[in-house]
Amino acid sequence: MTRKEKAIVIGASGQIGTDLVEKLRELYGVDNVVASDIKGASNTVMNDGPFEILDVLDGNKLAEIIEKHKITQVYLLAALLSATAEAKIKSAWRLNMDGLFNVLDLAKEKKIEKIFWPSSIAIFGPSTPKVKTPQNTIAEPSTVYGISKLAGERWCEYYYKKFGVDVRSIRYPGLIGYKSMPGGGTTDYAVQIFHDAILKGNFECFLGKQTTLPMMYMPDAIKATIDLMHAPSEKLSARYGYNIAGMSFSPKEIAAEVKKHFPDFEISYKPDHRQQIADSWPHSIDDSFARMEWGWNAEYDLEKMTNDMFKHLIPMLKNPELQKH
Ligand code: AKB
Repeated sequence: MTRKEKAIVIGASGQIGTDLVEKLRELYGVDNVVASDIKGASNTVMNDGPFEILDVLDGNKLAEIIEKHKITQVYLLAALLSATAEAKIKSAWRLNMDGLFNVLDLAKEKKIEKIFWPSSIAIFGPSTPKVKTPQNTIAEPSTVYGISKLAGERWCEYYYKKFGVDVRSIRYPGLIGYKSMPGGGTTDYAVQIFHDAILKGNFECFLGKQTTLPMMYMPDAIKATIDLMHAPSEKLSARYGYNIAGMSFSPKEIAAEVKKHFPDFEISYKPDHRQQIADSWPHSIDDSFARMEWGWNAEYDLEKMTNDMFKHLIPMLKNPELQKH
């Protein structure tokens, strides 16, 4: 992003938004990054720079804000995640699709220059090869969220090919960070486990112990997002979404890692409706295409992530004063 450019993060109060706004402001200057959400966000996101209340389904208000702040780049993070989407089928479809159309159309009308829209490993389904899932393979999602993300991918590709819209996308795995809590996802347990280990010494997991899923530490996810947005346009052939991989683990494996820090920690398993969603997703991801096209490379494995999570979370949770996020 050059200095004349200005970005807006839509869905800034969410798990990715909280981290992304902070990083973008650090890189481009506080005044050049507008945060927005349908509701308020964390103290840092709302008070350290420009903030707008926005429902992305309100196309007129979105266009007004884009015009008002002379926005050139949109990071569209507002979405309902996998578990919530199963309970709210129509609102998930509306938010995940119409929100995307509102932003794609602004780019088609040349009111913005570049879009980041997150896809997910949820575009894959039970018939997808589960191990080292390739970039291009069978994608028959069996969840509302997955269907909306796969449709979104196709629309991104369509707007790129038909109208030249510069849209970029990543198929995020489950994301783990300490600055905010995820909400409504199937991979959320992998954040909660850290909080419960510190505060309670035990954790009841809503997935079975052997459920291996692709995951990533938030700093890697943010790096991937920024690297992709910086990559020269002509290098990017997959406008629908890139596979990226960080690590893969099961609840049993992350619990063993947590136990290295809290030897008395105990985990129990009570799989619920989210088990079926998890069972439909890949175990691990082949990200060689992203590596080849824009030099993607993850830094964190399970051990390194766990060390870093506890390093930050223990002081934050033991001393709520530090929870300025
Ligand atoms: C979810 O669990 O719904 C998300 C995802 C994998 O996209 N974290």
